[in-house]
Amino acid sequence: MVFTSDEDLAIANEYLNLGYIIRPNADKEAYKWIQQSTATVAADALNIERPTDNEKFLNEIHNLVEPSKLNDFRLKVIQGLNALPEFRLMYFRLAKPYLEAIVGNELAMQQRINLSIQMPNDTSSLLPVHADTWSGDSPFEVVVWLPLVNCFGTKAMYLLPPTESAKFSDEFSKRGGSSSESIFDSIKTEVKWLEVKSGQVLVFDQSLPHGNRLNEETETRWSMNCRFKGVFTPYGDKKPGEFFEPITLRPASRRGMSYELPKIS
Ligand SMILES: O=C(O)CCC(=O)C(=O)O
Ligand SMILES: [Fe+2]
Repeated sequence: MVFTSDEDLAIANEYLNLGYIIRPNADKEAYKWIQQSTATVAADALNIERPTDNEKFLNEIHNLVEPSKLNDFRLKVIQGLNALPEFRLMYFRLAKPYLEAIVGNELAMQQRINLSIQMPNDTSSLLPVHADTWSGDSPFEVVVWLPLVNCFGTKAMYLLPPTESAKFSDEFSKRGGSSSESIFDSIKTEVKWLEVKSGQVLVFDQSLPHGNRLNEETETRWSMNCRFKGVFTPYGDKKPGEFFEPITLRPASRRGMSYELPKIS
């Protein structure tokens, strides 16, 4: 007997085989809200008029921000967004059915969503090859990764698929060497570059090696990432209450968590 719907089963198989899924945003309004809010907060941070074409404005931000100012600008934008009360709900709505198929329906969500901005040929904001689990994340966490512009070629991120990743882990001491560059060299023919368009969402397994390289395209990459896990699955260094917050606890769990046996005097 199979207890899962055909659609959820397809998502589950794809995630297990590839280590990720790419799907249309589950809520178009939520995506529009996030893209528009990001462009608005960014224009306000630069003290310029709000754009009419949000995506073009984001793609071309390198014409307005110097590389040396990029990190301060990025922090301003993500602080501005995280201060909007609807932001996390909108982000969740984009990926809700996919999270339910991959993780479950009692979820904990990262409290602060992250933002990456990668301008063409800028070396300052690269993320060398890593798995989040190598620095203490729980293998039960998944990342919902949202592009605000089309991400392709070197403007995208890469991921080492599960089969190759298992081989890599087995051979790590032989293969890796000590620098991230030599680790990347040893996997570069096996990694998959994930083309994700504006309007789509990527959910990936952060325990598989991944990262990005110099953006050699002519446009700036804008992407967000946020971790989700089952509320009752094991936690790594990122704890509930500090980093994660339960967002969809069901009543039986609420009751169970506060249940006390009758007192015996
Ligand atoms: O956006 C990227 O290129 C990498 C993102 C990443 O490492 C993550 O979300 O864990
Ligand atoms: Fe990561």
